[in-house]
Amino acid sequence: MPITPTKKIWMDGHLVDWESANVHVLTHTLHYGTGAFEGIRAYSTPKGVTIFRLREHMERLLRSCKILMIEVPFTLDELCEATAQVVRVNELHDGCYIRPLVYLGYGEMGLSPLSSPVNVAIAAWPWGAYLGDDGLANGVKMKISSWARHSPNAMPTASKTVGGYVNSSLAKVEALKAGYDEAIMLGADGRISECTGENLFIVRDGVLISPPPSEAGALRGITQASVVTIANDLGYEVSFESMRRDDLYLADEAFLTGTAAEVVPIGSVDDRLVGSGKPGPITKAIQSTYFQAVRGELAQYESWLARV
Ligand code: PPE
Repeated sequence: MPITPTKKIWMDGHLVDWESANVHVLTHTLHYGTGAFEGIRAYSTPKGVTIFRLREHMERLLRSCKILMIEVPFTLDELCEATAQVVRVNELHDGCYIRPLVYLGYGEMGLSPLSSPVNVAIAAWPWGAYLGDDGLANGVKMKISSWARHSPNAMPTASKTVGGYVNSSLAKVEALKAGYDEAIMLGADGRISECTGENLFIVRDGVLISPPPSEAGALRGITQASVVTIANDLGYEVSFESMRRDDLYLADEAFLTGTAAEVVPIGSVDDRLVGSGKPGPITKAIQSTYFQAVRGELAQYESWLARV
C-alpha cells in the first residue's frame, strides 16, 4: 500500500520534516531486525479526530520492548502525547494510520543490542482499507500458508518485533502470488494461529471463536479484544478455542481483525466458500458496530477514543 507523505515525523522528541526523517545505514535494527513497532488508527468523529485505543497500543509497544530487553527512553504518557502531536501537526482531521517504531540506532554492530542507542519514531499518514474496499465489503480470499507461524521459543510472538515480520512477509507474498488476498498461518503445532497482520474469528452455531493468542502463538490483538467486547454487548457468546483448518472450512462465517485491516469478512479459505461466501449477519453486525465505535458514534465506547 503506498504511503501518502505528511509534513512531520516525531523522532526522539523532535518534529522532523518528512523528507529528512532518515537513519544511518548502519542502524542496528536495519541489520538484525531488533526493534518493535505498533500500528494505530485515528478516525474522524463528531468531536474531531480521535485515536483508537492509543494507550493500549503504547502499553503493548512497551511490553514488546520489555521482551526484547530494550529500555525505551520515553514514558507511556510521553509516547501518547507525542502521537497526539503527530496527528495534530499534520492536520490529519479525516483520520490516519500511525506507525510508532522503537529501533536501535547507529553506534554498535554485532548481535548484542545492549549498548546500542534506543530511538523512537512516530509517523502518520492517511491510509485507506488495508485489504481493499471490495474485501471490506464483500470478503477476502484466504490461503493457509505453507509458512508456519514462529514457534514461541524461536521468536516471542507476543512482541511486535520488527524482524518477526519476515515470517509474515513470506506468507503474504506466497498468498498474493497464488492469487489470494491474505494468508492464514498455522502455529508450530499445526493449529490455526493468525493471519500475517490480523487475528481471526470464526462463527459457528452463533458463537464467535478465536484461537487463544498465547497458546496459538498469535499477537493479542487490540481489535480482537474490542470485537470481544462488542460481540458480548450485542449478545453473542465468544470463546477462545484452538482450531484446525477444518474448523475454517466448515465455519458458518469468518472474519479477520487488525488495526490496519479493521474488521474484514473472509469469503473463502483454500477455495472453499465460508458459509455462502458472502459476509454473514454476525460478521456484518460486528463490522458495522466496530466502525460506529471507532468513528465516535456510540457513547458506550467513547473511553476507547483519545482526543488529540
Ligand atoms: N497479528 C499480527 C501478527 C499483527 O501484526 C497484528 C497487527 C494483529 C494480529 C492485530 O493486532 P491489532 O492491530 O492490535 O488488532 N498488525 C499491524 C501491522 C500491519 C502491517 O501490515 O504493518 C496493524 O494492523 O497495524
